[in-house]
Amino acid sequence: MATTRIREGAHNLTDEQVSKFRDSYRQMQAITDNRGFGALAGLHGTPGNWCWHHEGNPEHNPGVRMQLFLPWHRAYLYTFEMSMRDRVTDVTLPWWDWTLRPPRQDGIPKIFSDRTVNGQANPLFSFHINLPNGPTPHDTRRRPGSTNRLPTQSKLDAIIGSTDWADFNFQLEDVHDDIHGWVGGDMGFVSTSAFDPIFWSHHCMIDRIWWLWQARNGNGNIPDNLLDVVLAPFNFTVRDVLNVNDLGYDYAANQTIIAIGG
Ligand SMILES: [Cu+2]
Repeated sequence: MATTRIREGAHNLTDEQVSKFRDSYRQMQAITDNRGFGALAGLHGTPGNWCWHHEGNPEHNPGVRMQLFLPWHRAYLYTFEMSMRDRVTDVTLPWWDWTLRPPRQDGIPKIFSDRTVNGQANPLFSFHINLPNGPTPHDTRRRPGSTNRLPTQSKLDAIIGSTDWADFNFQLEDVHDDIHGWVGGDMGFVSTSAFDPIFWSHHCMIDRIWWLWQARNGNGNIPDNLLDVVLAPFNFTVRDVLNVNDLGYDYAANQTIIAIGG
């Protein structure tokens, strides 16, 4: 088996890791076919509308209620990370830990908020949306709120402390929504959020929190009838994505912020 790739915190990357991360986005953003940033981002909202939020996917599954928020986004990040690695060997998707406060981090991490890097546009700051049937072409924008309105570590601890999978999922999805609103601009809309380069690291944090929860609770009481549901348009079932190691990745344990109980 190939070695496990390790996802790190965005606040904890070496300069070399930052430049690889940036380079992978720069290259993906220049690709206009299915492997490119625009096409992948367009699967989430406009024009693909495949994502699952709040038990629903109105475009492709009208009237169906299923809690696929966490597994669907895990399959989505996997697909995106594979595309990053097609461009830059050994790069992994880092998470944005929005619970960190100054001086460790002040809201949006600097690697995403710098407009330019070495005189070039920063591919982690904004993306120029321009794809067939996509949203009106524009550069993605943010309007972040004040740092003290971001969720705290203790709030996160309480969510991870819930032992019921459905309850955990609901609470985590609410916090996830709050972050979309806090970043504002394109991140505030399902239709455009995935075009903001920070979307992927926000969802990486959500995926990591699920992973932390799984370390305590196993797979929990996920309803059996969900396990064989295919996470379209990805070729994975819910069962396929329950164990991150099956997908070839893991989260850096030195950044585990929740003590894992015995
Ligand atoms: Cu989201």
